[in-house]
Amino acid sequence: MKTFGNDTFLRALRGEPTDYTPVWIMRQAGRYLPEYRATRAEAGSFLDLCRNPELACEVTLQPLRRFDLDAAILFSDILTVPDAMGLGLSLNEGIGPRFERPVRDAAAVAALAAPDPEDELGYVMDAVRTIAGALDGRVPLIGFAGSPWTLATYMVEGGSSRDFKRIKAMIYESPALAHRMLDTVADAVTAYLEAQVAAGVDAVMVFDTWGGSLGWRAYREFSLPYMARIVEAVKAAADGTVPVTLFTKGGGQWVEAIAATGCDGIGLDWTGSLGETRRRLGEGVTLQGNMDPMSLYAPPEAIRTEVAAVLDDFGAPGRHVFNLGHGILPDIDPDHVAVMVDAVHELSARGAP
Ligand code: 1CP
Repeated sequence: MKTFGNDTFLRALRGEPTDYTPVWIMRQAGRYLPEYRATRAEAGSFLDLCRNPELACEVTLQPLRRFDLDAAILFSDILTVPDAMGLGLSLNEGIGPRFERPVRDAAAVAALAAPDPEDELGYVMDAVRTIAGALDGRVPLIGFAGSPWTLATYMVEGGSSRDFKRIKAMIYESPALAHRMLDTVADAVTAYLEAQVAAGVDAVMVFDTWGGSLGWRAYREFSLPYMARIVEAVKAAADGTVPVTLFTKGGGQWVEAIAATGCDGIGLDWTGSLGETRRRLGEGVTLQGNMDPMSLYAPPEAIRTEVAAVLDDFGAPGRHVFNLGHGILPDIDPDHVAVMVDAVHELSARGAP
């Protein structure tokens, strides 16, 4: 079995005792870091950066040089998968992601096929191998993908959306068509994550960023079962050694159903109580979260107070991975991030009594 310099993050996901609460940050590589902006400029664009394994490795490691983080996350994007399915991704500053060929009818759904991850997405696997080599077991590497539902929102809407009108019209007007699309996307995501595991990621996270836009019945029909399929496949691919975390933003009210997928971790946004969620679920699953990303605008002393409040809400040491409830914002002061990371370690340290 692979050995790590610091395996606190994996221990927390497996439910093993840890010396302190591990921490990483959603979107820890990104625009709030000046060194990221410099490397992105060197690459040419965001997509060029994703497609360059050496530079993707460099930006993955940048936050680890600044902060005492307990995990690294692959630098890539969830939208590489629909791009590899032929939809034509572009990303423009201020506008966000756009697909040239959105999926709007039965013919477009029928034309979709799951890409070969070592071929069309070979640049991501090369990045995983490069990063895993550079990390050399210092901390675990998290691989990731978007959930089928969240990817489908971008594929049908053609980009970001405020109300998800087109994809929601599809699930209510033509549920069978929506299921055909989600089925193909789930096959694509499964193969993509299995390939990331084979290439060297140590844990997997599925981002269901827009699952919370669904009502409960629709979530249970159009998002959750496809994530359950992915959990089952990834765990089988690695003989259960690679933990899987599911993050449904806005999904705090559905945690029992999420836990029933057999996932190892549940990512929570900032809206609910970690302690209450823990009481509902027991100790069979790890909770990840859930400080409000906006709280990093606060001055350092208030950030420490907020960290203490999140740790206190979770309660006695247990299955907790500290994180923000969603991605860090591009105008956060990196010094404030250091305050948060150090406070998590210091305030959660299980010293001798
Ligand atoms: O200008 C730039 O540099 C591009 C900004 C950017 C970055 C830094 C985008 C475009 N993607 C990323 C990297 C990224 N995306 C990571 C990697 C690294 C890390 O965490 O350190 C990850 C895990 C993602 C995942 C991602 N992309 C999600 C799920 C997580 C979440 O934040 O909810 C989603 C929804 C996306 C889509 C996407 N890609 C980029 C943007 C601006 C968006 C959001 C668009 C929208 O709001 O609809």
